[in-house]
Amino acid sequence: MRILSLRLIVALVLGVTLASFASSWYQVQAEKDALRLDLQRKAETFTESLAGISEYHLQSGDRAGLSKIIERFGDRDHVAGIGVYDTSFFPLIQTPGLRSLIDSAPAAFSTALRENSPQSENVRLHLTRLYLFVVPLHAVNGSVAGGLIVAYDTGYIRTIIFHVWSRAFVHIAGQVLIIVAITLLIVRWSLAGPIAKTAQWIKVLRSGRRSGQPPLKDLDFLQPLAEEVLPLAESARRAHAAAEMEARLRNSRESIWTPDRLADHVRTKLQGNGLFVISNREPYVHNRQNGSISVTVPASGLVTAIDPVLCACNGTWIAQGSGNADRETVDAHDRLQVPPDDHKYTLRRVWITEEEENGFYYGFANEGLWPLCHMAHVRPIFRVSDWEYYQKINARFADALAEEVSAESSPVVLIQDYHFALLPRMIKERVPHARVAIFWHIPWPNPDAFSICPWQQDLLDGLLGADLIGFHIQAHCNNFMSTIDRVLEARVDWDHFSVKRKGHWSAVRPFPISVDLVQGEFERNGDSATEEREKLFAELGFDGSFLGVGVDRLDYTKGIIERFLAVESFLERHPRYQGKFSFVQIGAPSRSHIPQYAEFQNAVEREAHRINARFGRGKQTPIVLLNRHHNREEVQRYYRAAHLCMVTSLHDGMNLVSKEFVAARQDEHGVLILSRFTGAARDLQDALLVNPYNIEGTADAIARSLEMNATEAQDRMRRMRKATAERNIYWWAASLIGDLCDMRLDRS
Ligand code: GDG
Repeated sequence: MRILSLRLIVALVLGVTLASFASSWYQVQAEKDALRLDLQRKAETFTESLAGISEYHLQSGDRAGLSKIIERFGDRDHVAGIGVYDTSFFPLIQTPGLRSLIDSAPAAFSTALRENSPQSENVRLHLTRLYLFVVPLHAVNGSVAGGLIVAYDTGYIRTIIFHVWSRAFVHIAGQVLIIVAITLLIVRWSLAGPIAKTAQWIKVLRSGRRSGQPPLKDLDFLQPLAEEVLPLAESARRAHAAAEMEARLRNSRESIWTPDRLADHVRTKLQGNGLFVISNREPYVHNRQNGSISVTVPASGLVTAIDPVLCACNGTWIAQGSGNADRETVDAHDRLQVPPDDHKYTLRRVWITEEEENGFYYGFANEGLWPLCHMAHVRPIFRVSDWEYYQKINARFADALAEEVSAESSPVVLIQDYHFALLPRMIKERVPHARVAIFWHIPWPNPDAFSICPWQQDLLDGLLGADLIGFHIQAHCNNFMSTIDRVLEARVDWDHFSVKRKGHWSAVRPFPISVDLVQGEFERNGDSATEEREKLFAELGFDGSFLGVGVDRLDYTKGIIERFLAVESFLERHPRYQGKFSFVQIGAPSRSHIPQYAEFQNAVEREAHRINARFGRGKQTPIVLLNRHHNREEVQRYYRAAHLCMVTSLHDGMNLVSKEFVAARQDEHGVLILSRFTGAARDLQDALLVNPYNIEGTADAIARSLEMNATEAQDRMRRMRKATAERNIYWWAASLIGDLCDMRLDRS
C-alpha cells in the first residue's frame, strides 16, 4: 500500500504540475501579448500627437519651445527617452535618458524615413529592453525633414510577467498539495480500508477460523471478489480436511468415506445407469428478494450427502418447488441445472398448490403418519381428504419420474421419507425395469400402533413396490416386518429380512444416517470452548459459568418440555448451580400451521418462563429459549462452547443433533446426554443415556456431566467421534446406493 501511495503521489505531482504549468504558460503568454498591445497603442497615439506638435514647432523655428515640451513629456510612464532627429540622425532635441542609450540610427528610424510612415521596433540597448516608436517629421513643403523617436522601457512588462509566474507557481503548489491530500484520503478510506479488511478476511479464511472474520459487507467494493474466493477456499478446506482425516485413519488401518470416495463408489456401482432421487424438499431454493433472485441450500444432512453423489454421476433430483422464484428459474419442462454456479445435475421441480400441500404434507404426512410412527402420545388425525391428496401427490411425483427416466434402460431410484409411501409401487407400475429404494427417516412403530391407520394396507403395499426399504435401525426393520406379517398377504422371510408380495421381493435393511464429520473438522475455530462460551454469554447479555445446549425443530417428539423439567429438577436438587447453569435451547419453529405444533410452541415458552421466574438470578437465566432459525455457524458455536448437549427425544428415528454435537467437538470435550429412544443411542453408546420421561434421572445426568472427570469425558467423546467418523453421512449414502445396485432383482 505504501508503494502504491508513493507511486500515486509521484504520478499526481508530475501530472498536476505539468497540467497547471501548461495552463499557466498560456495565461502568461496572453497577459504578455495584452501588455505589448497596450504599449503599442499608447506609443502610437502619444508619438503621433507629439509628432504633430514637433512639426509645428520645427516649421515655425521654435526649437526651444519644442525642447521644453519634450522635456515635460520625457518622464511619462515607462518613457525612457524622446528624441527629434534630422534625416542624417543628427539630434535636434534629445532627452538625457535617450542620449545615453542611442548612439546610432535604429533600423526603425531609417525605415520610417524611407517609407515615410511610422515604424516600431524592439531593441536591446546597453542591457535595457526598449520599444521604439518612430514617426517621420515633415518640412513645410511636405518633404521628410527628420524623425521623432519615443523610446519605452519595457522592463515593467517583464516585472509584471514575473509576478504572474510567481502567483501561478503558488497556485500550482497549492493545487498539487490539495489534490494529493484528497487522493491519499480517498485511497485510505476507499481502498486501504477494504483491502486491509479483505486481507484480514482471507487470513481468517485461510486459518480455518471463522471468529474475527469481518462481515462480507465491510469489504465494500471487494465483496464480489470475496464471494468468488469463498467457494474456492471452502472446497480447498474441505479437500484438505478430508485428506487429513483419510491420512489419519489410514494410519490406523481404517478408511473414511469422503464426498469424493462416495462419488467414485456410486459411479462404479451405477455402471452408467442414471440415478434419480425423489424427496419432498429440494436441494436449491430460488427466492426473489428486493428485486433480485437468490438461491439457498437448506441446512439438511440429506442435501450434504446426496448432492455430491448426483454431481458425480450427472443424476436427477425430483422435488417440490418451494421458493417464490422457483417457477421463474426452470425451463419449459420444469427442469434446471444445479449447482447454480457449476452445473452438474438436473433438478426437476414438481408443483403443488397450497391446498394440496395442506392435505398431502401438513395433513396426511404430518398430522397422520408423523404421530402414528412416533410414540409421543399425540393422536394421529386421518382425514379422507388428506389421504386423497396424499395419493394424488404421490402419483404426480411418479409421473414426473416416469417422464425423467423415459430414455433409461435401468434407472436407479432413491425415494426419501414418509411423504412418499405409495411411490415405490406407483413407480414400479410405470417403470418396471427401475431399481427402487425408499429410505424411511422416522421410526416404524409396532404393528398394534400402526394398525390404527385406516389405510395401513395401502401404505404397506405401496412401500413393498420398492426393491430395498431402509430404516435407521434394526428395531424399526423388525417392526416393519412384523407389521407386514400381521397386515398383508405376503411372504415374510425373517432369515434374509425380505418380503415377497405380488411376486416381487423387497429387502428390509438398517442404514443409520449420520453427519459429515469431515465438514465438522474443517469448521475448526481458533477459540477454545471457554473463550467461545464467554463470547456467547456476553452476546446474550447475561452472566453464567456452565452452559448446556439443545437444538431442535420445535416438535413435540423432541422432549423439549421434559428437558426443561429436568433442568428445573437439577437446579432444585443441586442448588449450588443456581445462578451458574444456563441451558440454551435453539428451537427453530416448525410446521406452525398445525394446531398441535402451535400449542406445543406456546407450552414450551410457558415452561421456560415459569422455570426462569423460579430460578432466574439477576442477569442470569436458567433457560434461554432462542426460538428462531439459526444459521449453521451459529449452531456450531453453541455446540463448541457447551459443557453439555441434551437430546431428550421421546422417540426419534435417528437424531442428527447428537451426532452434530460430537462432530463439532474437535477439542474432545463436552458431554452428550442422549435419550435412549433415539436411533442415535445405538451408535453413541458413550453418551449418558437417559429416559426423558424420568425427569430426576435426566437431572442426575446433568449433574454427572458437569462433574465428570475430564479424562472420562474425553475418553467418551473420543470414542463417539471415532464411531461417527467411521459411519458418516457418506458411508450412509454409499451403503444405501451400493446395496440397491448390488441387489438381484430376479429372485423368485
Ligand atoms: C428426521 C427424523 C432423523 C434444528 N434447528 C436448527 C437447525 N436444526 C437442524 C439440526 C439437525 C436437524 O435440524 C434436525 O435433525 P434431526 O435428526 O434432529 O431431526 P428431524 O428434523 O426430525 O429429522 C430424525 C432425520 O430425519 C434424518 O434422517 O435423524 O430422526 O425425525 O441437523 O442441526 N439447523 C439450523 N438452525 C436451527 O435453528 N441451522
